Amino acid sequence: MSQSLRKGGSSLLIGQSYWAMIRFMQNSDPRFEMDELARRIKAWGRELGFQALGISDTNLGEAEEHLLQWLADGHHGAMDYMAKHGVKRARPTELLPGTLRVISVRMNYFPEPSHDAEAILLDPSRAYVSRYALGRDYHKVLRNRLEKLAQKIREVVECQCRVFTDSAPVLEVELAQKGSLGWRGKHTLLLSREQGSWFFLGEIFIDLPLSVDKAQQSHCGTCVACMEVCPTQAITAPYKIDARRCISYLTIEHKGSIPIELRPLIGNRIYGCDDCQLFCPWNKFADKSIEPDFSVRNKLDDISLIELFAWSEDEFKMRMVGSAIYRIGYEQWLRNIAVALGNAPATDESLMALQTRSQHTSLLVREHVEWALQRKIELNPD
Ligand code: B12
Ligand code: SF4
Ligand code: SF4
Repeated sequence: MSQSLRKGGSSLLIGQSYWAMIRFMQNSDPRFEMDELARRIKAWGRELGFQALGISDTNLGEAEEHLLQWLADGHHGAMDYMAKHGVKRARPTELLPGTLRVISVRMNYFPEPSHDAEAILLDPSRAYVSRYALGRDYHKVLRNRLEKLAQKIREVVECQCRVFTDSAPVLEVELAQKGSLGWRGKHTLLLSREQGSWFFLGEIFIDLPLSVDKAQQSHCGTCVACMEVCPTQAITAPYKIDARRCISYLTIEHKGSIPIELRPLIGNRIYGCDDCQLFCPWNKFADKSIEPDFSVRNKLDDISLIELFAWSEDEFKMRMVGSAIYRIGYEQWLRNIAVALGNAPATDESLMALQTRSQHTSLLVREHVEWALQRKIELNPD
């Protein structure tokens, strides 16, 4: 049962309880309704496990120009999907015609408990896996929750809405920044005073004129810690990343041979990289995630390179199913670990581990193993 409510000339169907609440408030001003609906959506989102929600309009201003410059500079490397959609990425209304607002959400992922990240980075015999990939693939987790939220909205109001999380040409950080979820750090990620930057983003595009939130101001000040600690100097200027140098790109997105000059800089990072976040002062205050889906699986927060390198393809698939790591495939997985083993001190065990893969059927794997063995000889001539 529902009643009809006028909004901006169109007729909306509002669920009875919601309608009763609106009537109770005795206010027929459409702006009030959109304020109230926005407030409710945020409350539902928090109940569904999002730490914060914010609402913005669809005008992304200068972001389009910056995106085009980044592409023209070739900083996307081989991520063709970044170039493919052109300006659509900066124009939400072209992606979903009729969109008036974007509801952005953030969800914390740094798993609690997990082994000390800096200690792992300092131990070259251990594997460093990005904190976001220690548990279940976030795409599914966020998508399911966003769908539930969209469903709740549809139950109280007739509208068109669609959910996204890293799944379509959307400038997620830009939209979340506009929607007050934080500010863009010099490392290009979104961060907030309360939560630092250890969170994922997702959004719902909607054709209702919900009340918008006010963007936060930046609190980076004169800090440049992220730029200084980046192992490969991938942050070429504040707010600018040359993805081709970023370890996250090299270990996840890049399919072929890793440029030789960058291999030693990768250290023991076998999947993604967190350095620009680990050393950001705002992350000292960040809340950890108690989301069961993001809790550590397969001891990936503290495991030796040699143990991971010994996994067979079947074991890799069996253990990584449901994880974001599954998508890079076994060949790329071995490639990444070979580089990390090349950067580790030459022990008998690490040499033996590398030798077991020196005749691997994949040329990519063999080439990285050869490099790793050669590097050990160079570093330890005796
Ligand atoms: C492509 C991509 C990557 C690429 C490129 C990164 C990048 N900065 O573009 C690579 C593979 C390197 C990458 C790595 C990572 N990513 Co990523 N990535 C994306 C993706 C799919 C698109 C980002 C994008 O649009 N890039 C285009 C370029 C142009 O954007 P940009 O560099 O941010 O530049 C903008 C501004 O800096 C500004 N700008 C540019 N030049 C200038 C110049 C001046 C003077 C000024 C003022 C501004 C300015 O305008 C640009 C357009 O808005 C998003 C998801 C999405 N759909 O948005 C996730 C996303 C950004 N990634 C995410 C994560 C978690 C990561 C990693 C932490 C993963 C890891 N641990 O390894 C790293 C972090 C690396 C880093 N410091 O960025 C999260 C970030 C969450 C957050 N808190 O912000 C996102 C939002 C995914 C998600 N749904 O949660 N990623
Ligand atoms: S993820 Fe790592 S390599 Fe990429 S910008 Fe941050 S610190 Fe640099
Ligand atoms: S490390 Fe400093 S400059 Fe970089 S995002 Fe954090 S506060 Fe901003």
